[in-house]
Amino acid sequence: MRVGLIQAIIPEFIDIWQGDQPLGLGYLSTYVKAHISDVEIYLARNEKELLDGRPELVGVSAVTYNFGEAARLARRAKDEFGSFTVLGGTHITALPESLLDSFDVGVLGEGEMTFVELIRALQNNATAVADLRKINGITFRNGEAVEITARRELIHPLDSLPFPDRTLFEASSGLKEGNVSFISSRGCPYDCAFCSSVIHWGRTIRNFSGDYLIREISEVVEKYHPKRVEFVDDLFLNDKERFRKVCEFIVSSGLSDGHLTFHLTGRANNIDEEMCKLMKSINTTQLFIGLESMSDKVLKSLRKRGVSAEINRRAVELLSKYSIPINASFIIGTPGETVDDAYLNCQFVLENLENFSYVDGGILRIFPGTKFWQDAIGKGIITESDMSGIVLDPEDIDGWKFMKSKYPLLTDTMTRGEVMIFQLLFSTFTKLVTSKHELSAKKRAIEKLMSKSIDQLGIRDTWRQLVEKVKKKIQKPTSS
Ligand code: B12
Ligand code: SF4
Repeated sequence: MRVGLIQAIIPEFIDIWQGDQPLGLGYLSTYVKAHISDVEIYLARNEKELLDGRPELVGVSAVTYNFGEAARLARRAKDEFGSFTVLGGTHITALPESLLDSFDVGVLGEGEMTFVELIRALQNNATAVADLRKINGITFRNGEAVEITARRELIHPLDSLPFPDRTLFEASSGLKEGNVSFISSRGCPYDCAFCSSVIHWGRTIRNFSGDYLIREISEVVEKYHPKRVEFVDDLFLNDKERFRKVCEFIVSSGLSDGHLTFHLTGRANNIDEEMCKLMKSINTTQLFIGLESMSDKVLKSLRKRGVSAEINRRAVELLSKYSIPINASFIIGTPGETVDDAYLNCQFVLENLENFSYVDGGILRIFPGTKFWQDAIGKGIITESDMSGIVLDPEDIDGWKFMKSKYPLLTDTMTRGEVMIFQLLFSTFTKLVTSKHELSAKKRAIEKLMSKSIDQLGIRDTWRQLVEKVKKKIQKPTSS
């Protein structure tokens, strides 16, 4: 059987979202190959590659934004080749009832075991309603109705999984440039109000063991000679003992003596001196942290447990002390957040410009199944029957215009104009942090942008005062 896998991303966004090593599809591929012999799997990077492969089965992965694109791709394959179409990933897991008729089946949550059972069913021509009802963890259409089967049990221990099939990624620019993605865990013990990870994987975190990671890193280094290993976990640093073990291996095997660097992910409350020393020992050249906000009130509204503005500040200080570049992200437009709260984030970024390798500030996204999703449904901002506000329309998209004019906002303490200006400011911060200019030149550029923002958008007095404050701040000479 010929199986075409694809990650649905609207072409306009492919470069931005660089989904070139979709690990989930890599895990599916090795798992299927380990359990079914008569199967050929390819990863398509776009519609043409998908159709050129003449797939009998199409497996599409999609987050909410790309649900519309996923349906379009599945429909194309179905119309052209009569392919059996399967959708997996976060969106369908959170909203199984939303399955469209371009898909034969939606796979909910962890996909490996379910996908194997589905392929077997297809090989045996056993995909009638009565057959599908026997497969756990799926949703499918039965005429106008959508049926959801019993929950699929989770894989325990995760180490029983084979490594993801990275041969699928060999044509990707990331792997060619020497960057290899890894993921070392599934699930998260927290339940932040905006995050859909928990809905997908549950609140129990399952880690691959340190030994598994050591074997995986060794195999990848031997095969691909990467320049950078990137752990894309929600919380890679969740287990200090495991991290210590992996670091000791990297140091003792000499990998840290060469040019290999690491990009990791953490949470501010996991950062201490020892973690920083360990990160330094393996040449960590970027740590991603969702700082989200420098206002305690906003962190509370985000349900960011175990974190405060002070803990964020302390984490940034410690990481800077050990010269570990930080990739920090902030959220704009949280319910209850005022312009002054959002200003605290700008101020913090300005104070720490030299410590960030990347900063990003995005509008609060409303993902299905989250606390904020329930709030948005309750307020009538979103309805499950009309998701046009949160799913990109593949036939009619105008990039960022969608975000600027259409994307639903949950805040009633900031206007859309104010939210957009903070978004604009953050996109300038991103450029400044990633550009090679001197710090003083960067700060002048911020000042220029701020006065332009006022002229362009004619904002209210609060914003004028805010900009004045920031101007004063950036005019002060800095220590560096
Ligand atoms: C890493 C990551 C990225 C990386 C991916 C690059 C890389 N090298 O891996 C980058 C930075 C590019 C990225 C971009 C984006 N991401 Co992202 N990302 C993640 C993250 C942290 C891990 C993804 C991953 O590898 N998971 C591990 C694998 C094993 O799981 P998986 O992919 O889900 O696949 C399993 C199952 O879902 C299922 N499955 C999935 N697809 C399919 C398909 C079939 C056919 C079948 C049978 C099964 C199946 O089986 C797989 C094996 O069990 C997740 C959160 C998370 N923990 O999952 C967010 C997450 C998926 N991203 C998210 C978002 C929103 C985005 C962006 C829109 C950007 C943004 N933040 O606004 C873009 C969109 C990209 C896209 N694909 O369209 C959200 C999605 C929420 C939603 N409901 O829409 C998540 C859940 C983050 C969050 N906490 O809210 N992302
Ligand atoms: S934002 Fe991070 S810490 Fe919060 S629930 Fe999601 S993955 Fe966990």
